[in-house]
Amino acid sequence: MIAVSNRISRPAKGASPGGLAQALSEALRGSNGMWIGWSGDFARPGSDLEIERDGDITFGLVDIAEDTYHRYYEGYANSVLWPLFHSRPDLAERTPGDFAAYRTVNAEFADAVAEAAQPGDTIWVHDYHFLILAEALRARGLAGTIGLFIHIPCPPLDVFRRLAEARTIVRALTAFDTIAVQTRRDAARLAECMAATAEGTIRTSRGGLRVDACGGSVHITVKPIGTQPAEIRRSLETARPAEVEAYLARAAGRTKLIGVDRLDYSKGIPNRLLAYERHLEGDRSRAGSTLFTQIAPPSREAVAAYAAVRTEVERITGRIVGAFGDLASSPLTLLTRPLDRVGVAHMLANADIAMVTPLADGMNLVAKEFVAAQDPHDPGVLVLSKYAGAAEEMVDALIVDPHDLDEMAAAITAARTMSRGERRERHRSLAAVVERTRIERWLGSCLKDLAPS
Ligand code: ADQ
Repeated sequence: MIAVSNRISRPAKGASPGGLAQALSEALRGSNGMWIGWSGDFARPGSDLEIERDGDITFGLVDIAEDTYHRYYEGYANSVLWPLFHSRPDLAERTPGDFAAYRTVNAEFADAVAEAAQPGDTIWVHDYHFLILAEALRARGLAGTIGLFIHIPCPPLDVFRRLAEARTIVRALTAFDTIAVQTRRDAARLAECMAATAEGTIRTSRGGLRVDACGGSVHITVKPIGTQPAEIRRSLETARPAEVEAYLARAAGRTKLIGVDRLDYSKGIPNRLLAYERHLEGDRSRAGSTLFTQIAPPSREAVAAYAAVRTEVERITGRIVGAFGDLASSPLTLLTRPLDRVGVAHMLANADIAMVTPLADGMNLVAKEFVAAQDPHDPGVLVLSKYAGAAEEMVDALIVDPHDLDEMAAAITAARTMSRGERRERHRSLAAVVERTRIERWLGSCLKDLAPS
């Protein structure tokens, strides 16, 4: 099998905070596959696919010319597709030539895959960076199974229609044999977008949907991604980093709330801070009995909407700290740098309440990591947005609408006062979801779909 994704996570180069990278490296570890992705370098003239062995994974590294990379990555992928797929067409920013660069990168990756592939190899493509890759692979004569996993949510048809390249993309999507998405809602939306755009038809098939359009037939399935609960528990057996120890000393006796996200407008960080502010306004003494820690390393900073959300988060944080902090302490900490995985696991394990409140999210692995990290005998409470893919299964979280600040503030109060019996009962149900969808199972189920029938 050859897996393809924009970013790859090479152990020798240090960990990456992206959910996709973590999932894929687990997926390929120990298997005989190759993982093809961007090398992190800009192309030297005439550079070819570079093969590198790192640990037990073989990597195929693709260089891309600098200008092309920026137009494809910050441009089409993250200024057009990402906002649209997260139902924020108002944030989409088109620059002439961006789609041409996206096409170029897909073609260069297709060349790399064609160079590495043996006849009959299965190609497993990841995410919105490569929506048109299968068409380019077919044009290069690859006849094996080609699957796509879309990690992000799919937009409703009225949003998808605003994409100038909607027809071109749908035609290219029909060159995949199978497309997996995170939720039933996304499967229904994708099928509708494809069928409506290309005048195709939708039918149910083998537990999923099948779209017949443009002379092709694509099987759409639902494969909710998960985490590695056993690895998280192992992390918790290692010593707490000194920084986490110092935090715990400072937080002693307080209700600890936590948010862990890339600093992305889709994650709803401003709304959750505003809800916390409202919770504090309800009773000022709460400022002394709670500590909210938001860990949010900036990402995609070259994109204007990301710089804007960072400014907004810093502004709201400043206001809360100024209004509710005193010389001795503050009810809110903002950390704009990543923590390593062990640090994150310990922070999640020690939190009483996790605020996972995206405005749109394919799945959201932090929701599952929090549940996996908690002590089942005295667990904390997950406050979860109904717009996270995770909410489709994790129904026993406190489900909130992140646009409704009063509802979120009330959820914080409910979480703080919830009986231990109720917390245990909810946790039992959530932990069962985390086990059922753990990464090895997700992988097995995805691979079964990709196997030639
Ligand atoms: P992301 O948008 O990156 O992933 P998410 O699912 O939350 O979102 O995964 C992030 C991962 O990075 C988690 O494992 C988390 O622990 C880690 N992480 C996040 N913030 C961190 C921080 N501040 N420091 C250290 N680690 C941090 C995309 C989609 C999601 C989908 C995943 C997987 O947007 O919807 O769930 O892919 O399919």
